[in-house]
Amino acid sequence: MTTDKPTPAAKPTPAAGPKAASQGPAAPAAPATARERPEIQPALPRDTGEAIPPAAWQEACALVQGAQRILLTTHAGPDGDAVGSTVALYAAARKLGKTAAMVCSDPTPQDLLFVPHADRIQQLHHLDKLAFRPDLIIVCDAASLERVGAVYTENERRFQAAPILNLDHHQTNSRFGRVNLVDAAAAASAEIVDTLLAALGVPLTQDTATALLTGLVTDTLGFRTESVTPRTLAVAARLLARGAPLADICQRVFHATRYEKLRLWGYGLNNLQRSPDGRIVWAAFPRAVRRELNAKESDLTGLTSLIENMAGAEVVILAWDNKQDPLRTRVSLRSRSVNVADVAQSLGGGGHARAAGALLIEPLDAALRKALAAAEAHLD
Ligand SMILES: [Mn+2]
Repeated sequence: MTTDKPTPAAKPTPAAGPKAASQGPAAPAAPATARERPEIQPALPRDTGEAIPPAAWQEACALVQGAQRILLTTHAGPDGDAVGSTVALYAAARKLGKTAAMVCSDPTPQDLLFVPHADRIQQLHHLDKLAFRPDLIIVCDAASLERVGAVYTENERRFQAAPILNLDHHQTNSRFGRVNLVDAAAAASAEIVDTLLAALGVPLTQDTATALLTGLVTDTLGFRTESVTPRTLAVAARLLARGAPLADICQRVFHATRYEKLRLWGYGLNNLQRSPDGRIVWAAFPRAVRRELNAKESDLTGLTSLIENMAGAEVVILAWDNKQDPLRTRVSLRSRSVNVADVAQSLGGGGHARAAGALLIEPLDAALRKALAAAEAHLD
């Protein structure tokens, strides 16, 4: 459907922008009746009405080229896309001769340390400790500055003192940057980073290709989500051609499960609950239990997908109270049919249509009740 060559171009037109999709947002197909054969939905880029305009690409390139000291950061609780996108841009910044550093509010999960240079991401809450004063801050894969966590909240003045380049694919992105490379039709931020690197004329090394493919693989659960478009696969093909080891990445991110993680999943599955009609399924993970199981929040990764497989389940909710502050609870929402970004937004959070979350200033039980009520309200 697109004939755009995936070669670096001075003036990038993001490959298959939503221009081709006049079908409107990919509304989930109505559940097929027993008689009907379920229709296979073509993976067309969704029309989010928010393609990145050429001017934004040019402004982003000018920002990067004009900067000398670049600080890169991403959302708290970094995932494969957060790490892969950040690391790829870091390598590009270095290649362009810039001073650069990567910081994150939380440590890089152990199973993502194989990503080249991921070990250079510093868990640094006080940016005065940084060896330089950034003249550009690039925020990757975060729908809002609040999602960056302590790196932002402890350093708000630093974030006001430098222009911000906001690169993200969350539908609810608050456009907090001086320049916003936000494309909700991208399956991962890595997909946008790929275009930006091409626009900057930075050659794609094997390390960078590995980092970006990790982002694509993790955010699409191995190219299985409806967010995958021809453009996603075109980018992935190019990354593979540059030597990114797809099978090895999948092995590392999907088949390196910690014992503690499985025990946490066991707890969640054992304590799974559902609404009388079975459309909402949920589990809560009190901190006392987590302490006993020695589990981390990143251990939840993958559990939602498993629960989502339950027949009849339309919304999955997981609730997790803060280790230090029991009055703060994070709820994650997942659905195949309901726009949970809207549900999350009604709770003060955000995310994607199919996966979203919110931080509630409530203890576990109350937060869960609110999330359930909000989900209920969004089910017709
Ligand atoms: Mn992402």
